[in-house]
Amino acid sequence: MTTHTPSTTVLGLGAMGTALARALLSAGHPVTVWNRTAAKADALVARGAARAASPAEAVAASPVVVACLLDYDSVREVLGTGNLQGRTIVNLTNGTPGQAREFAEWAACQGADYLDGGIMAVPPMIGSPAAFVLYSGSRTAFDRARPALDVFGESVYLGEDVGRAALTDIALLTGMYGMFGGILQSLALATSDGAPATGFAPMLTRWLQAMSGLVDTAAKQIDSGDYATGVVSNLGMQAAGFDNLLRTADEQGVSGELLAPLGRLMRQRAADGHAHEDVAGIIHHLRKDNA
Ligand code: FVH
Repeated sequence: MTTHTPSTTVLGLGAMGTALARALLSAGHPVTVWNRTAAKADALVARGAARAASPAEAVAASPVVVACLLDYDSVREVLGTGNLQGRTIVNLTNGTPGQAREFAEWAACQGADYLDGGIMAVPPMIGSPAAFVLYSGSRTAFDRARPALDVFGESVYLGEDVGRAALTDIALLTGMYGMFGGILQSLALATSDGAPATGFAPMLTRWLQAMSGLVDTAAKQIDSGDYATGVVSNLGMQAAGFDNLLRTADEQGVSGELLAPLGRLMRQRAADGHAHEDVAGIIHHLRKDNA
């Protein structure tokens, strides 16, 4: 008896869409591809993908359609030209939770089953154990698409709330960009006297790894609402020391613009009577309702 793997359509062959289509082909899945700039499909077609002449043709070719385009507007534009009735749409385009919810309603009106996703990988990681992809929305869509989705990396299903994957994705990216900002500020300072960045980099990596425990510590404090237990570096001390980050930047001719807002929040939280607590209490100044 032969088993038949259904075909998957990939819409969008930028860096990520190409990686997704390539991973499917490598895993033996039949793949149909479409991209606005048609030439980007050439290498995939040479490896066995079917080229669709239009988005409508691409949608018609497979029960599962994976979209990975620049933004939700482009996905709507592209999918709007096809007949989505009975299709499972998996949208791996970056967007907000609100956009995901709006898109799910639109897809339902078109008769499609909708799954929203967030890729936690860069293109070279796709298909490797390091990649994981967040999904939320229709459980039946997830189950139906899963044989294809599991090719991309670990599939993490977060439930029927279609906005949850985007919220989690954006929260993770927020952590990443905070880290990028810190790293670049640190490298700007460390090289401000002419020293090479490569000499300093191993120490920065070591220090950031040592400090990564803050994630779990802060999470426990935030869930319990108790920022005063187990404090090893109180906020009053940290706020005072933080001023030296800004002063040193100034002395060395480096901008303090990435740091200044955090310094303000630390001082405000300490002045509000929380100097003896941990830094995680600042979360109350980030929440607009101050909850
Ligand atoms: N690359 C990454 O590191 C990240 C990892 C996490 C997930 N993101 C998100 O994935 C989406 C696609 O990202 P990408 O890296 O593939 O982006 P590009 O290489 O810039 O390709 C963009 C594709 O979108 C097509 N496109 C743009 N506008 C339109 C439009 N109006 N109509 C049709 N297609 C459109 C573009 O087509 P073309 O320029 O080749 O003709 C590319 O296929 C993205 O949401 C990331 O945030 C990637």
